[in-house]
Parts: sequence; C-alpha cells; structure tokens
Amino acid sequence: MPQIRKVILSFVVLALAGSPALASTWNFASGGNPVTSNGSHYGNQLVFDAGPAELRVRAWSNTGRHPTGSFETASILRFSTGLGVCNRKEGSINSCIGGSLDHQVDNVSQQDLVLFLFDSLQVMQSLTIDPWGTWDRDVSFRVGTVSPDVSLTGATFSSLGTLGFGSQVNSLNGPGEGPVTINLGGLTGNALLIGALNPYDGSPDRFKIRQLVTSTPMTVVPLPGAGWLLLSAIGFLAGNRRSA
Ligand SMILES: [Ca+2]
Ligand SMILES: [Ca+2]
Ligand SMILES: [Ca+2]
Repeated sequence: MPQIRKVILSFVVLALAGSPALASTWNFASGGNPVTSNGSHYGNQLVFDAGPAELRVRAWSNTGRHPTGSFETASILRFSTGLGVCNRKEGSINSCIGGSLDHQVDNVSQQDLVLFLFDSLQVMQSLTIDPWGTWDRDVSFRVGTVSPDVSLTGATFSSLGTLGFGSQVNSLNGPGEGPVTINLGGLTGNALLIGALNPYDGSPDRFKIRQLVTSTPMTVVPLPGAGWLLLSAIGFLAGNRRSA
C-alpha cells in the first residue's frame, strides 16, 4: 500500500507543479540568434528565432510633430555588439550607420525606443547593454501585454499606458565602456520597450542592446481530466487512511 501512496503522491505533485519555466537567451550581437530582416528603412523589422519562440523587434523615436514629440518609426539595425537605432533626425540611414555615435540606442536630442514583441507571454529576466565608446548607461524600460499589431506611431510617452504598457522602470548605471546587465524584475508580458533614460538627465546615454533573457511563465495545469484524477487520488488516500 505505501507503494501505491507514493505513486499517487507523485501524480499529485506533478499535477500541481504544471509545466516548468523554459528560459530563452536572445543574443543580438553578430553571430548570435539567426535573424530575418526586411531591410534597413524606417519602420523595418528584425525577427529572431530561439527554438519554438519567435521575437519581433522594431524601433521608434520621438521625432514626430503631430503632436510634438510623438513617436515615428525609426530603423533597427544589428551591429557586431548588438542592436542600435537610427532615427529620422540622425541624418540619412547610411550616414547614421557609418558614424560612430548616432546608430546607438540613445537619448541625445531624441529618445530612441526598441520594442521587443514575443509570440507568447514571457517573464522578463535580464537585459545586457553594451556602449560603443564610454557613455553613461542609464536605461528606462516598460513591460506590457499589447496587441500583436501594436504601433507606437503617433503615441507619446504619456499615452503608452493606453497601448497596454506598464509603468516606466529606470535602471541608473554609471558611465563606462563595458556591458551592463540590468535586472528586468521578472515582469510578465508579451512586450518589452527599451530606451535610454527618459527624460534625459544631462549626461548622454548611448548603447547597443546585446542580450535579453526571458522565461516562460510557470503554469498550474488546469486540465479537467487531471482535476478528476486528482480528486479520485485524494479520495483514495482518505479512504485508505480510514481503513488503516
Ligand atoms: Ca540613435
Ligand atoms: Ca540621437
Ligand atoms: Ca544619463
């Protein structure tokens, strides 16, 4: 009888634990995760693969005039050390790519924003930024549950909440040339919006986005079949106790 109890208890533990969290590490530097790009124009998109999960990345910057400071599409680009952004006020895309400053994610004159959009809910674990040169490394981010077709065009920082994004979280880091890994706090959503510190604090932040780590949320299996089996198992255990 103890053997049977052990088997039933194992089943109960399994049923309650549900599916384990699966971690994904997304490497954006050259040679990292495979990427598909539809070009380098403003409003372009990069699609990264990591096993069964897919991640779409797009960029915006607050270069718009209707209303002033509203977001317009920018260009998201993969460089040797990670992802950078060229916006509509950083010269032509080619000169921006060829220069050493503007092609980073930065808050100098404009606020660049990078949207990471997943095809499922993810727990946001950590993000690694890597400046090109020595710059301040402050980051602002938001996690949200948004439409798969979300567009930031025409939105402003104050209207991001209506699109499904949560409150802005800031990570303040000193200046340096080396990479910094930021804790994303385990917030859950299908979207992560990253930029240099907003608002600009007088010391320019510029960086590439090198790596992102996420995991799938833990789920308790609510299968009706499992529920009935669980109840039967508990009943069996109770009956067993009475007869013991
Ligand atoms: Ca830029
Ligand atoms: Ca800029
Ligand atoms: Ca700063």
